[in-house]
Amino acid sequence: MAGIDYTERIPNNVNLSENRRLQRALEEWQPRFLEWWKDMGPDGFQAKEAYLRTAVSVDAQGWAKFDYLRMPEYRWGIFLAEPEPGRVIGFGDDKGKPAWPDVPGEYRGVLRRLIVTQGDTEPASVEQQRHLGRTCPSLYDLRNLFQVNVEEGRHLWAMVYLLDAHFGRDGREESEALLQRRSGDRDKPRILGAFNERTPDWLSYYMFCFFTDRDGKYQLASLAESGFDPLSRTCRFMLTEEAHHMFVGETGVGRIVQRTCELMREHKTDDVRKFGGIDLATIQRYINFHCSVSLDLFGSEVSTNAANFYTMGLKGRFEETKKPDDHQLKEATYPVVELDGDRITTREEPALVSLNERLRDDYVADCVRGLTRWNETIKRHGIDVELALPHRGFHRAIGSFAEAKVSPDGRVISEAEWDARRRDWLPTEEDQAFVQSLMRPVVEPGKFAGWIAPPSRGINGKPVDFEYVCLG
Ligand code: BYC
Repeated sequence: MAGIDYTERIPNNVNLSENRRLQRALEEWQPRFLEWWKDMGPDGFQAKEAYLRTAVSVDAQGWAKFDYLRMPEYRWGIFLAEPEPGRVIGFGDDKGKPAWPDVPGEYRGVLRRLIVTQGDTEPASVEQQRHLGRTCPSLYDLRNLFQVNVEEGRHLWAMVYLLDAHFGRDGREESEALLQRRSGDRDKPRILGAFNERTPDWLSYYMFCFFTDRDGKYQLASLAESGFDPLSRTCRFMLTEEAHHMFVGETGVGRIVQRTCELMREHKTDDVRKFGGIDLATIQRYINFHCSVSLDLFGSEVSTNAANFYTMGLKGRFEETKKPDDHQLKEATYPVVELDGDRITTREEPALVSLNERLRDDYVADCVRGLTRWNETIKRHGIDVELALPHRGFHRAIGSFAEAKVSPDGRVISEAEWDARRRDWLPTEEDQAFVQSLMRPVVEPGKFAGWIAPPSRGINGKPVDFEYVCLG
């Protein structure tokens, strides 16, 4: 079961050839996906060979095989983690019953919506990042970008498989619509806010990988708990690939911070812009922006949708199975940080409707771990500055804080104060223009742009100066 049949048009470990109807549906979708990839995938590099990993099986030996290939030749396919024999539903009203191999009729609409929302983010991120290759800070970074992009493409395949296999004609229509919406398009935008923002430069890209891909980790982990077993298995395998995306984000920002600190020390100034570095104040403003739009991705603090997803057994908590409670939460409460007039308070809310907030808490704790590592770098250089996450109410568009203006340190403020201070807190046009001015491609193996430090090691044991993408 673990092996993937690469002789088939669509590599898979789900015995696709035994289901002719499904195979035909996916084979019809495949050329349209490739068309989308050519139109909306990495711009200008489709014919270049990149050193990429491809899964050849879902076990430890096979999920990461590295070789040179051109991106359109990447073998996008359908890979589910191994089934767990005897798996039961871990939470909600159906807790303890056998996990569903098929969609329960009464949950069809809700489940489809969850899968479509997840699926929509994957092509969106490829669209957002499609111009970055032209300004890469090194071949190493270029290769990592492409790795993330092809895997987001595969994650789209993962959701399309579920839609086509389990939702009949509706599912096929949704699969089509996933290729029709476009990030940032006024008429047919992507579903969630953060996926319609621009990713115009590599600082934004690394912030996106750190903050927004991390939402992906937490959402996928919650869906991996699902009682709908095919969703659980597909998300479990997606999580294996997702780890690299967050590595790219954390080390990407970390290397920028490192370089900034080196320049600060060398020139004895905070103002490293004139030396081609990105000052810590600008990095902080980018953190504020990307963190806040990613916090929105968790939905409202108090959400009946979230309660329903849980009670229905469709979407659990992060590490649901490890939680030492009744996994039904009907009597439990959870402390939720909320807006109360012009004050911010913490109130005990019913645990079921607070599940978005709980996941957001898990997420914030994980972000803090990354931030702490960046701050250690700053400290190692003897610099007395700390980067911080903005307060969760800052610059929010979803949930109770959307109604208020909140400063990064968590004060409810007036519109006037917001207008006066906004430029201190969020990237300004000048910041963006400055960061953009640094974005000049560096494509000689082993060389790096002046605003980012080299990584401590290469990919898959290769040296840092390995030719990760052949541009010749
Ligand atoms: N933007 O009760 P509410 C990833 C909508 S990232 C726009 O507050 P709910 C990746 C919501 O849809 C992970 N609309 O929230 C990362 C609802 O609309 P309907 C993606 C929003 O439903 C990087 C209404 O507001 N996966 O994988 O409890 C690269 C009220 O909703 C937003 C998932 O999101 C927003 N930010 O939770 C590549 C998992 N937030 O239904 C990939 C699946 C809320 O009333 N999705 N709305 O029309 C879900 O679990 C839930 O849909 C959400 C929202 C957590 C997103």
